[in-house]
Amino acid sequence: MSNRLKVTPNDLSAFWMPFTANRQFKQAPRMFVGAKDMHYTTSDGRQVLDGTAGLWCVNAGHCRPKIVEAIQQQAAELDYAPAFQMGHPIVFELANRLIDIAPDGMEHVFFTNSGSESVDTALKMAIAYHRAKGDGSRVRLIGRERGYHGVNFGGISVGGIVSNRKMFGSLLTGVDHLPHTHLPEKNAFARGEPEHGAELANELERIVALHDASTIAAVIVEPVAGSTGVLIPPKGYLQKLRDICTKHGILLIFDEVITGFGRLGTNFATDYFGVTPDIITTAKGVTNGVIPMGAVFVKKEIHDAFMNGPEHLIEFFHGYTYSGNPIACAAALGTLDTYREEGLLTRGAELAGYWADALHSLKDEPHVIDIRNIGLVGAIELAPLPGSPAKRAFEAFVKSFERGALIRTTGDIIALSPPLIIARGQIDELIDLVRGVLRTLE
Ligand code: PXG
Ligand code: PLP
Repeated sequence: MSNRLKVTPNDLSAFWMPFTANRQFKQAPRMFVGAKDMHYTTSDGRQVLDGTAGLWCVNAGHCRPKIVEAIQQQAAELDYAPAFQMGHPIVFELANRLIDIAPDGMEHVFFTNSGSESVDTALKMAIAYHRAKGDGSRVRLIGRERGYHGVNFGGISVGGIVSNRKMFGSLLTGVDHLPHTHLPEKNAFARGEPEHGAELANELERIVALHDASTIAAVIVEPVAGSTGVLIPPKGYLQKLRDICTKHGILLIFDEVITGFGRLGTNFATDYFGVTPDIITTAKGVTNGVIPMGAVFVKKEIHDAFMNGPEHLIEFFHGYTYSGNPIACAAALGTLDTYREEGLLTRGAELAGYWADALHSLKDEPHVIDIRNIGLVGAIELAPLPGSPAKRAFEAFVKSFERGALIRTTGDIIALSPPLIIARGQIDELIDLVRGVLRTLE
């Protein structure tokens, strides 16, 4: 009886869910069955306002026609083409379209399937670049405390989230970390970039002095740390990091998996802050989250360092089966069209003031100890329930879902990052719903 079902069709146990309290979830599942524009539809038929753009990725809103059509057409025309030693036209078209909107100086794109893969790709590029230039002793990588760079071994090594690291052995060697820039005692309730903390970039000089610049390949940071609760760089901090990297011949990588594609009201955070790294990692918003895809942007100098040796030989021994997958490319082109037609990459700048006012109106609500905002991102930090860290915010998450809004929590921080199509009235709705929830929390 080989075809006998081993599980009942709706059994939830087979699927081991990522980053989820599996046992708790399966006792009281929260399911989405549909989505359109700013809303999800739940399995019990309710509309839920998307306060987080899915997982920070659905920047153009849900089930947008251009993207749906592009995927449908591509699936019927060319479903897959080998990524290695073969090409197909739209991956080249997409690369050009991306370079058009990428920060000045970024001239080449390498495709991946996720932010985690973009990060590991960028780290490998950095080390291999130095080696290609005859500087093979530059192998160390510098990340930052509270940094999130995905879940692959490279990313968790440079990342700074203890629970994402501690279960997984000794990770990459030769990695050091900058201190994080979260200084609530000085910067609480700052609007936009906080005043204090630029000097924390000088810690890079200390790290360089310890290891010697000649051993360091790259520094990787998120311009705004998203996952660990929207930590906004102090004024001047990123420029200082840039200056120290330049001084010592160290590559600077900005991980723009969240901040890319309009989240701050500019194409990229690089544009927002006016500080240009050597490599930019992206994912999420490149396809509106609809099909997995990531893209790594590099300066000409980095790309060109690999383009030597006999021309029939592979220059960079790296790539994925699905690098530049045609359907993902089609989704990305449909996404870029939608962003362009609706001006979405800069819409966050128009809404930023309204968004900031709405968020900061929660200042005097129960348990709120800090509020942070930049572009169309916000965080509301709550005092933890004594003895039960993260419980209060998780309760806010569940109650918000029940009342009709999707929010995201990390520890005791509520993070909000709605699709860039959000209307002002929906901002009010989201913030008022959160206000109501805060007033019910233990
Ligand atoms: N870098 C950064 C800066 C990210 O934010 C990744 C890399 C990894 O991307 P992938 O596509 O491999 O997941 C991310 C992803 C959250 C949350 O709620 C954040 C992410 C993913 C899922 C949840 O904070 N960031
Ligand atoms: N594992 C095996 C056995 C493979 O053959 C491959 C790719 O050919 C991979 C892993 C890597 O898969 P991907 O290219 O999708 O990252």
